Amino acid sequence: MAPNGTNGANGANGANGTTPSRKIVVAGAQLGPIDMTTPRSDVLDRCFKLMDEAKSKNVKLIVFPEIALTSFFPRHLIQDPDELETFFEQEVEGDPTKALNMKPLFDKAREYGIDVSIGYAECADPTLTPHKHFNTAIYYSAKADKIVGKYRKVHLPGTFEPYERKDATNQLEKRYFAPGNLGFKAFRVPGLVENAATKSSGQEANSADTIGRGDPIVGMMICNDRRWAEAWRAYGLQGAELVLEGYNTTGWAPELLGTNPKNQTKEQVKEEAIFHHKLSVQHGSYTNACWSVNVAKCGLEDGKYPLIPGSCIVDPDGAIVVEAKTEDDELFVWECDLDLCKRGKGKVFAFERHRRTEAYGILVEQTGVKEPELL
Ligand code: CDV
Repeated sequence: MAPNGTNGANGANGANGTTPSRKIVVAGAQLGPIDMTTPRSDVLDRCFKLMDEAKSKNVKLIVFPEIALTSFFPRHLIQDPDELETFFEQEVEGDPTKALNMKPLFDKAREYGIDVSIGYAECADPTLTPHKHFNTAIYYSAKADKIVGKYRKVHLPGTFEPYERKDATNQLEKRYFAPGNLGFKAFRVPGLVENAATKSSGQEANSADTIGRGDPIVGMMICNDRRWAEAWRAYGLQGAELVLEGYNTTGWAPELLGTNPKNQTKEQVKEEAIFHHKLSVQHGSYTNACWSVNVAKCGLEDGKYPLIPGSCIVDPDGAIVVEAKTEDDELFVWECDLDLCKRGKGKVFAFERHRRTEAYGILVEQTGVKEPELL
Protein backbone atom coordinates (compact mmCIF):
# COMPACT_ATOMS: atom_id res chain seq x y z
CA MET A 1 0.00 0.00 0.00
CA ALA A 2 1.14 3.52 -0.71
CA PRO A 3 -0.75 5.73 1.76
CA ASN A 4 -1.78 9.12 0.36
CA GLY A 5 0.01 8.29 -2.87
CA THR A 6 3.33 7.92 -1.07
CA ASN A 7 6.59 6.45 -2.10
CA GLY A 8 5.40 2.99 -2.92
CA ALA A 9 5.37 -0.50 -1.48
CA ASN A 10 8.20 -2.05 0.47
CA GLY A 11 11.24 -2.82 -1.59
CA ALA A 12 13.56 -5.78 -1.14
CA ASN A 13 12.67 -7.91 1.86
CA GLY A 14 16.12 -9.03 2.85
CA ALA A 15 15.28 -12.70 2.44
CA ASN A 16 17.28 -13.03 -0.79
CA GLY A 17 20.29 -11.10 0.40
CA THR A 18 19.09 -7.72 -0.82
CA THR A 19 18.97 -4.68 1.47
CA PRO A 20 16.12 -5.01 3.98
CA SER A 21 13.43 -2.34 3.80
CA ARG A 22 13.41 0.38 6.45
CA LYS A 23 10.04 1.84 5.45
CA ILE A 24 7.47 2.44 8.19
CA VAL A 25 3.88 3.60 7.72
CA VAL A 26 3.49 6.39 10.28
CA ALA A 27 0.43 8.50 11.13
CA GLY A 28 -0.01 11.78 12.90
CA ALA A 29 -3.31 11.93 14.81
CA GLN A 30 -4.15 15.61 14.93
CA LEU A 31 -6.83 16.53 17.45
CA GLY A 32 -9.29 19.37 17.18
CA PRO A 33 -10.15 21.54 20.18
CA ILE A 34 -10.94 20.10 23.61
CA ASP A 35 -12.81 22.30 26.07
CA MET A 36 -12.12 22.54 29.82
CA THR A 37 -15.38 20.67 30.51
CA THR A 38 -14.93 17.91 27.90
CA PRO A 39 -14.78 14.52 29.64
CA ARG A 40 -11.72 12.33 28.89
CA SER A 41 -14.09 9.57 27.68
CA ASP A 42 -15.23 11.83 24.79
CA VAL A 43 -11.62 12.52 23.84
CA LEU A 44 -10.79 8.80 23.99
CA ASP A 45 -13.71 8.06 21.65
CA ARG A 46 -12.23 10.56 19.18
CA CYS A 47 -8.79 8.94 19.54
CA PHE A 48 -10.32 5.50 18.90
CA LYS A 49 -11.82 6.72 15.60
CA LEU A 50 -8.38 7.87 14.48
CA MET A 51 -6.90 4.54 15.58
CA ASP A 52 -9.57 2.65 13.61
CA GLU A 53 -8.66 4.66 10.53
CA ALA A 54 -4.95 4.05 11.20
CA LYS A 55 -5.54 0.30 11.41
CA SER A 56 -7.41 0.34 8.11
CA LYS A 57 -4.40 2.07 6.52
CA ASN A 58 -1.87 -0.42 7.87
CA VAL A 59 -0.26 2.20 10.11
CA LYS A 60 2.49 0.89 12.42
CA LEU A 61 2.96 4.00 14.57
CA ILE A 62 0.40 6.66 15.49
CA VAL A 63 1.49 9.94 17.11
CA PHE A 64 -0.87 12.02 19.26
CA PRO A 65 -0.24 15.66 20.38
CA GLU A 66 1.07 17.26 23.57
CA ILE A 67 -1.38 17.01 26.53
CA ALA A 68 -3.65 15.09 24.21
CA LEU A 69 -6.50 14.15 26.51
CA THR A 70 -7.56 17.52 27.95
CA SER A 71 -7.87 21.16 27.06
CA PHE A 72 -4.55 23.04 27.14
CA PHE A 73 -5.13 23.90 30.81
CA PRO A 74 -1.89 25.92 31.42
CA ARG A 75 -3.63 28.93 29.93
CA HIS A 76 -5.86 29.01 33.04
CA LEU A 77 -4.93 29.99 36.59
CA ILE A 78 -6.20 27.04 38.61
CA GLN A 79 -5.67 27.74 42.30
CA ASP A 80 -7.46 24.78 43.83
CA PRO A 81 -4.86 21.97 43.98
CA ASP A 82 -7.52 19.27 43.81
CA GLU A 83 -9.00 20.78 40.68
CA LEU A 84 -5.52 21.11 39.13
CA GLU A 85 -4.79 17.47 39.92
CA THR A 86 -7.73 16.36 37.76
CA PHE A 87 -5.72 17.29 34.66
CA PHE A 88 -2.85 14.93 35.54
CA GLU A 89 -2.44 11.20 34.94
CA GLN A 90 -0.83 8.83 37.46
CA GLU A 91 0.99 5.65 36.58
CA VAL A 92 -0.34 2.45 38.16
CA GLU A 93 2.32 0.02 39.42
CA GLY A 94 4.94 2.11 37.63
CA ASP A 95 3.16 1.57 34.31
CA PRO A 96 1.66 4.56 32.43
CA THR A 97 -0.30 2.19 30.15
CA LYS A 98 -2.34 1.30 33.25
CA ALA A 99 -3.08 4.94 34.17
CA LEU A 100 -6.84 5.18 34.60
CA ASN A 101 -7.54 7.58 31.75
CA MET A 102 -5.00 6.16 29.31
CA LYS A 103 -5.48 2.41 29.77
CA PRO A 104 -8.30 2.13 27.19
CA LEU A 105 -6.05 3.75 24.56
CA PHE A 106 -3.20 1.33 25.19
CA ASP A 107 -5.62 -1.63 25.29
CA LYS A 108 -6.72 -0.60 21.80
CA ALA A 109 -3.10 -0.19 20.66
CA ARG A 110 -2.33 -3.69 21.95
CA GLU A 111 -5.40 -5.12 20.19
CA TYR A 112 -4.48 -3.41 16.89
CA GLY A 113 -0.73 -4.04 17.15
CA ILE A 114 -0.01 -0.34 16.61
CA ASP A 115 2.74 1.62 18.37
CA VAL A 116 1.53 4.82 20.08
CA SER A 117 3.26 8.02 21.09
CA ILE A 118 1.16 10.38 23.21
CA GLY A 119 1.62 13.48 25.35
CA TYR A 120 -0.01 13.90 28.76
CA ALA A 121 0.28 15.81 32.02
CA GLU A 122 2.15 13.45 34.34
CA CYS A 123 1.84 13.21 38.11
CA ALA A 124 5.12 11.41 38.68
CA ASP A 125 4.90 10.39 42.30
CA PRO A 126 1.56 10.79 44.03
CA THR A 127 3.16 10.14 47.43
CA LEU A 128 5.23 13.34 47.24
CA THR A 129 3.81 16.68 48.38
CA PRO A 130 3.58 18.70 46.26
CA HIS A 131 3.51 16.18 43.46
CA LYS A 132 6.21 16.33 40.85
CA HIS A 133 4.34 17.26 37.72
CA PHE A 134 5.79 17.02 34.24
CA ASN A 135 4.65 17.66 30.69
CA THR A 136 5.41 14.18 29.34
CA ALA A 137 5.33 12.01 26.22
CA ILE A 138 5.60 8.22 26.15
CA TYR A 139 6.15 5.66 23.42
CA TYR A 140 4.29 2.35 23.58
CA SER A 141 5.72 -0.50 21.49
CA ALA A 142 3.12 -3.08 20.47
CA LYS A 143 5.86 -5.61 19.75
CA ALA A 144 7.36 -5.24 23.25
CA ASP A 145 3.93 -4.58 24.81
CA LYS A 146 5.40 -1.89 27.03
CA ILE A 147 6.62 1.69 27.17
CA VAL A 148 10.05 1.83 25.52
CA GLY A 149 10.57 5.62 25.58
CA LYS A 150 9.66 8.43 27.94
CA TYR A 151 10.40 12.12 27.58
CA ARG A 152 9.62 15.05 29.89
CA LYS A 153 9.44 18.49 28.30
CA VAL A 154 12.65 20.42 28.93
CA HIS A 155 11.79 23.88 27.56
CA LEU A 156 8.76 25.16 29.47
CA PRO A 157 7.50 28.42 27.96
CA GLY A 158 5.49 31.17 29.58
CA THR A 159 5.43 32.41 33.16
CA PHE A 160 4.90 31.29 36.75
CA GLU A 161 2.57 34.20 37.56
CA PRO A 162 -0.38 35.09 35.32
CA TYR A 163 -0.21 38.25 33.24
CA GLU A 164 -1.74 41.37 34.79
CA ARG A 165 -4.05 42.19 31.89
CA LYS A 166 -7.35 40.45 32.57
CA ASP A 167 -7.87 39.22 28.99
CA ALA A 168 -4.29 38.10 28.39
CA THR A 169 -3.73 34.48 27.31
CA ASN A 170 -1.58 32.85 29.96
CA GLN A 171 0.93 30.05 29.48
CA LEU A 172 1.47 28.85 33.05
CA GLU A 173 3.70 25.89 32.25
CA LYS A 174 6.44 27.17 34.57
CA ARG A 175 3.87 27.10 37.39
CA TYR A 176 2.38 23.67 36.76
CA PHE A 177 5.34 21.59 35.56
CA ALA A 178 8.91 20.89 36.63
CA PRO A 179 11.46 21.06 33.79
CA GLY A 180 12.04 17.63 32.27
CA ASN A 181 14.72 15.60 34.07
CA LEU A 182 15.24 12.80 31.56
CA GLY A 183 17.32 14.73 29.03
CA PHE A 184 16.96 14.02 25.32
CA LYS A 185 17.40 10.28 25.32
CA ALA A 186 16.92 8.52 22.00
CA PHE A 187 15.73 4.91 22.09
CA ARG A 188 15.32 2.01 19.69
CA VAL A 189 11.93 0.60 18.82
CA PRO A 190 11.55 -3.12 18.09
CA GLY A 191 9.43 -4.73 15.42
CA LEU A 192 9.11 -1.88 12.92
CA VAL A 193 11.74 -2.84 10.34
CA GLU A 194 12.82 -6.13 8.83
CA ASN A 195 16.02 -7.94 9.67
CA ALA A 196 17.37 -5.28 12.04
CA ALA A 197 20.89 -5.79 13.36
CA THR A 198 20.62 -6.79 17.03
CA LYS A 199 22.80 -7.45 20.04
CA SER A 200 21.26 -10.89 20.44
CA SER A 201 22.60 -11.86 16.99
CA GLY A 202 26.09 -10.88 18.15
CA GLN A 203 26.24 -7.47 16.50
CA GLU A 204 27.41 -4.20 18.05
CA ALA A 205 26.15 -0.65 17.71
CA ASN A 206 28.40 1.91 15.98
CA SER A 207 30.30 -0.60 13.89
CA ALA A 208 30.61 -0.04 10.16
CA ASP A 209 28.20 -2.85 9.30
CA THR A 210 25.42 -1.94 11.77
CA ILE A 211 25.18 1.86 11.46
CA GLY A 212 21.73 2.63 10.08
CA ARG A 213 20.79 -1.07 10.22
CA GLY A 214 19.56 -1.53 13.78
CA ASP A 215 16.01 -1.05 15.00
CA PRO A 216 14.77 2.51 14.32
CA ILE A 217 16.22 5.23 16.55
CA VAL A 218 13.51 7.53 17.88
CA GLY A 219 13.56 10.79 19.85
CA MET A 220 10.67 12.73 21.35
CA MET A 221 10.19 16.43 21.96
CA ILE A 222 7.24 18.45 23.13
CA CYS A 223 6.05 21.68 21.51
CA ASN A 224 8.40 24.50 22.53
CA ASP A 225 11.38 22.11 22.39
CA ARG A 226 11.12 22.10 18.58
CA ARG A 227 12.28 25.73 18.46
CA TRP A 228 15.63 24.85 20.10
CA ALA A 229 18.46 23.62 17.90
CA GLU A 230 20.06 22.09 21.02
CA ALA A 231 17.19 19.60 21.39
CA TRP A 232 17.43 18.48 17.76
CA ARG A 233 21.22 18.18 17.87
CA ALA A 234 21.07 16.08 21.06
CA TYR A 235 18.97 13.60 19.12
CA GLY A 236 21.04 14.00 15.96
CA LEU A 237 24.12 13.00 17.95
CA GLN A 238 22.41 9.73 18.88
CA GLY A 239 21.63 8.98 15.23
CA ALA A 240 17.89 9.66 15.55
CA GLU A 241 15.99 8.68 12.42
CA LEU A 242 12.53 9.70 13.61
CA VAL A 243 11.62 12.59 15.93
CA LEU A 244 8.07 12.66 17.32
CA GLU A 245 6.71 16.00 18.45
CA GLY A 246 3.28 17.02 19.69
CA TYR A 247 2.22 20.62 20.25
CA ASN A 248 -0.41 23.07 21.51
CA THR A 249 0.72 26.38 20.04
CA THR A 250 -1.35 29.47 20.61
CA GLY A 251 -2.26 31.52 17.55
CA TRP A 252 -2.85 34.69 19.55
CA ALA A 253 -1.02 35.75 22.73
CA PRO A 254 0.66 39.17 22.42
CA GLU A 255 1.99 39.16 26.00
CA LEU A 256 3.71 35.85 25.38
CA LEU A 257 4.84 36.19 21.77
CA GLY A 258 5.35 39.94 21.47
CA THR A 259 4.02 41.76 18.42
CA ASN A 260 5.43 42.01 14.93
CA PRO A 261 4.59 45.40 13.36
CA LYS A 262 4.19 43.61 10.01
CA ASN A 263 1.12 41.77 11.34
CA GLN A 264 -2.00 43.89 11.16
CA THR A 265 -4.65 41.24 11.80
CA LYS A 266 -5.15 38.24 14.10
CA GLU A 267 -5.10 36.05 10.98
CA GLN A 268 -1.62 37.35 10.12
CA VAL A 269 -0.41 36.64 13.66
CA LYS A 270 -1.64 33.08 13.37
CA GLU A 271 -0.03 32.67 9.92
CA GLU A 272 3.28 33.84 11.37
CA ALA A 273 2.98 31.31 14.22
CA ILE A 274 2.42 28.54 11.65
CA PHE A 275 5.42 29.80 9.66
CA HIS A 276 7.69 29.70 12.73
CA HIS A 277 6.46 26.21 13.60
CA LYS A 278 7.22 24.86 10.13
CA LEU A 279 10.53 26.71 9.93
CA SER A 280 11.62 25.05 13.20
CA VAL A 281 10.68 21.49 12.33
CA GLN A 282 11.97 21.69 8.76
CA HIS A 283 15.28 23.11 9.94
CA GLY A 284 15.60 20.53 12.74
CA SER A 285 14.85 17.60 10.44
CA TYR A 286 17.23 18.80 7.74
CA THR A 287 20.19 19.64 9.98
CA ASN A 288 19.95 16.31 11.78
CA ALA A 289 18.96 14.25 8.74
CA CYS A 290 15.90 12.70 10.38
CA TRP A 291 12.19 12.38 9.77
CA SER A 292 9.90 14.31 12.09
CA VAL A 293 6.23 13.77 12.83
CA ASN A 294 4.71 16.98 14.15
CA VAL A 295 1.20 16.78 15.53
CA ALA A 296 -1.06 19.60 16.70
CA LYS A 297 -3.96 19.96 18.98
CA CYS A 298 -5.61 22.84 17.17
CA GLY A 299 -8.69 24.96 16.61
CA LEU A 300 -10.60 27.15 19.03
CA GLU A 301 -10.57 25.75 22.57
CA ASP A 302 -13.40 26.92 24.86
CA GLY A 303 -14.67 28.93 21.90
CA LYS A 304 -11.98 31.62 22.32
CA TYR A 305 -8.41 30.33 22.51
CA PRO A 306 -6.96 29.64 19.04
CA LEU A 307 -4.36 26.89 18.63
CA ILE A 308 -2.54 26.72 15.31
CA PRO A 309 -2.81 23.77 12.91
CA GLY A 310 0.18 22.91 10.66
CA SER A 311 0.55 19.22 11.59
CA CYS A 312 2.99 17.65 9.17
CA ILE A 313 5.59 15.00 8.48
CA VAL A 314 8.98 16.32 7.40
CA ASP A 315 11.56 14.23 5.57
CA PRO A 316 15.31 14.21 6.32
CA ASP A 317 15.86 16.81 3.59
CA GLY A 318 13.59 19.23 5.43
CA ALA A 319 10.66 18.94 3.02
CA ILE A 320 7.07 18.62 4.22
CA VAL A 321 5.77 15.43 2.61
CA VAL A 322 2.25 15.41 4.04
CA GLU A 323 0.24 17.80 6.17
CA ALA A 324 -3.16 17.96 7.81
CA LYS A 325 -5.74 20.04 5.96
CA THR A 326 -8.20 20.86 8.74
CA GLU A 327 -8.26 22.26 12.27
CA ASP A 328 -10.04 19.21 13.60
CA ASP A 329 -9.46 15.53 14.32
CA GLU A 330 -7.55 14.28 11.30
CA LEU A 331 -5.22 11.42 10.50
CA PHE A 332 -2.36 12.03 8.09
CA VAL A 333 -0.25 9.15 6.91
CA TRP A 334 3.11 8.66 5.22
CA GLU A 335 5.40 5.76 4.55
CA CYS A 336 8.71 6.99 5.98
CA ASP A 337 11.79 5.39 4.47
CA LEU A 338 14.47 5.59 7.17
CA ASP A 339 17.15 4.95 4.58
CA LEU A 340 16.55 8.51 3.34
CA CYS A 341 18.39 9.66 6.49
CA LYS A 342 21.61 8.18 5.18
CA ARG A 343 22.52 10.92 2.70
CA GLY A 344 22.48 13.78 5.23
CA LYS A 345 24.04 11.69 8.00
CA GLY A 346 26.83 10.55 5.67
CA LYS A 347 27.60 13.79 3.83
CA VAL A 348 26.71 17.37 4.83
CA PHE A 349 25.85 16.43 8.42
CA ALA A 350 28.45 13.71 8.97
CA PHE A 351 29.05 15.02 12.50
CA GLU A 352 32.18 12.97 13.15
CA ARG A 353 33.94 14.68 10.25
CA HIS A 354 32.62 18.22 10.36
CA ARG A 355 31.63 19.26 13.90
CA ARG A 356 34.06 21.48 15.84
CA THR A 357 33.32 20.93 19.52
CA GLU A 358 36.34 23.04 20.52
CA ALA A 359 34.35 26.04 19.29
CA TYR A 360 31.06 25.14 20.97
CA GLY A 361 31.87 25.59 24.69
CA ILE A 362 29.72 28.72 24.94
CA LEU A 363 26.65 26.65 24.09
CA VAL A 364 26.71 24.82 27.42
CA GLU A 365 28.70 27.26 29.57
CA GLN A 366 26.33 30.17 29.09
CA THR A 367 22.53 30.34 29.30
CA GLY A 368 21.55 33.96 28.58
CA VAL A 369 23.04 36.52 26.21
CA LYS A 370 26.24 38.40 27.12
CA GLU A 371 26.92 41.11 24.59
CA PRO A 372 30.52 42.05 23.67
CA GLU A 373 32.12 45.01 25.50
CA LEU A 374 30.94 48.41 24.32
CA LEU A 375 33.21 50.23 21.89
N1 CDV B 1 2.87 24.47 24.37
C1 CDV B 1 3.92 25.23 23.99
O1 CDV B 1 5.07 24.91 24.30
N2 CDV B 1 3.64 26.33 23.31
C2 CDV B 1 4.64 27.28 22.89
C3 CDV B 1 4.05 28.66 22.69
C4 CDV B 1 3.61 29.20 23.91
C5 CDV B 1 5.04 29.61 22.10
C6 CDV B 1 5.31 26.89 21.60
O2 CDV B 1 6.54 27.02 21.53
O3 CDV B 1 4.64 26.55 20.63
